[in-house]
Amino acid sequence: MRRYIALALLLGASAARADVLLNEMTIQGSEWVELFNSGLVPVDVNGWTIRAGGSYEIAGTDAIPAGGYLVVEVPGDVLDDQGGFIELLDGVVGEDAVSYGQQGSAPLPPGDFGLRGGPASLARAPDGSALGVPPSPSPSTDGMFWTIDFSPTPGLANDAPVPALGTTVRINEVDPKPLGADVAELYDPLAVPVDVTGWILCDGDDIAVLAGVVPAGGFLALPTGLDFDTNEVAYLFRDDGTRVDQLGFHLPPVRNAPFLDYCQCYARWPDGAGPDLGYDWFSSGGETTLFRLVCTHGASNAFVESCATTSAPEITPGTWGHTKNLWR
Ligand SMILES: [Ca+2]
Ligand SMILES: [Ca+2]
Ligand SMILES: [Ca+2]
Ligand SMILES: [Ca+2]
Repeated sequence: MRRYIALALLLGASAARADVLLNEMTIQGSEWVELFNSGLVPVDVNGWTIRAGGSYEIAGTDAIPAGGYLVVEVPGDVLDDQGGFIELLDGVVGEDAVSYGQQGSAPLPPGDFGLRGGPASLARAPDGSALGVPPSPSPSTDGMFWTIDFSPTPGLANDAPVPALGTTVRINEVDPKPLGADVAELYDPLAVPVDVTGWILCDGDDIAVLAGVVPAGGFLALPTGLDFDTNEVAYLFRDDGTRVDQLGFHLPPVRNAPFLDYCQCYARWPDGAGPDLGYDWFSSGGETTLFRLVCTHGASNAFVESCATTSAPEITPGTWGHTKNLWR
C-alpha cells in the first residue's frame, strides 16, 4: 500500500487517473454519467471527455475523492438511444468504456418504463467499489458486469444484483411482428417449475411485469405489450432484479433484422440452447442455435422454417390449430 502511494506521487496525477471508472448512467431522455474513483488519491476530471455518438467535455466539477462518486449531467443526446460504445477519455487516453444495447452485451436501459415511471440506469454490478481489478471493456463480455437498475443510485454505490445469466428460465421464442402486442415464450430447463410472477421482460424502451408458472422442462407463452422490433433486444429479469437471460435479433452492425415470414418467430433450437449474452443476431447464436422458425407459442420449438411446409414434423397438438390457420 505504502509503495503504491509513493509510486503514484512519483508519477503524478497520470498514474491515478486510470483509477476512474464509468459506474452508472441514464441513456434515454435526460443523461447523466456517474464516475467512481477507485484509486487512493483525488482525481480532477475537468477536461476529460465522455464520448459516444456525441461527446461532452467535463467542466466545472470538483475533484473526485478517493473512493468517491461524481455524477456528471450530460446535456443533449450524447449517449445513443438504441445502443453504442461509451468511452471515458483523458485527452486521447481511454480510461474506461462500455458497449451496450444493439452494440454490446450490456443491456439498454429504458428512459421511462410505464407505470413505474422515470429513467432506469445502466449500472455496474457489482459496484466499482467492489470490483477488485476492473475487467477489460469488451462488447462480448460487458454484460457480465453491467445490468439495468430500475431504481438508479446517482452519487451512491450501485445496488443492482450481479447478473446470473443462463442459470434459470430462458427467453426461448419471440414474435416481434405485432404492434405493441408481441409474444414471448419462456422455457424452463430445470427439473422444477419456476414461478415467474413479478419477473420483468424489457425491450430497452419499456417493461412487462410477468405472471405465471413455467413448468419443469416446459413452456409459457406470454403476451407482453412490448414492441421488440423497436430495439431488437430482449432482457429477462427475476423479481429481485437479477438479469438472467437476453437475446438480440438484428444483423450486425445495427437495425437490419433478418426478415421474418408471416408465420415465423425468432426461436432457440433446440429449446433453451445458445448464448445468454447475445446482443445481435450472431452473438445470440443466429443460424447456430437461433433461427427463424414457424412459431410454436407455448410448445417445444420445432425446426420448421417454411410457412408453406406440409411436413411439419414434431409439432405438438397444441399448435396444430395455429398451423392449420396458415392454410386459410
Ligand atoms: Ca441519449
Ligand atoms: Ca450509483
Ligand atoms: Ca412488435
Ligand atoms: Ca415454442
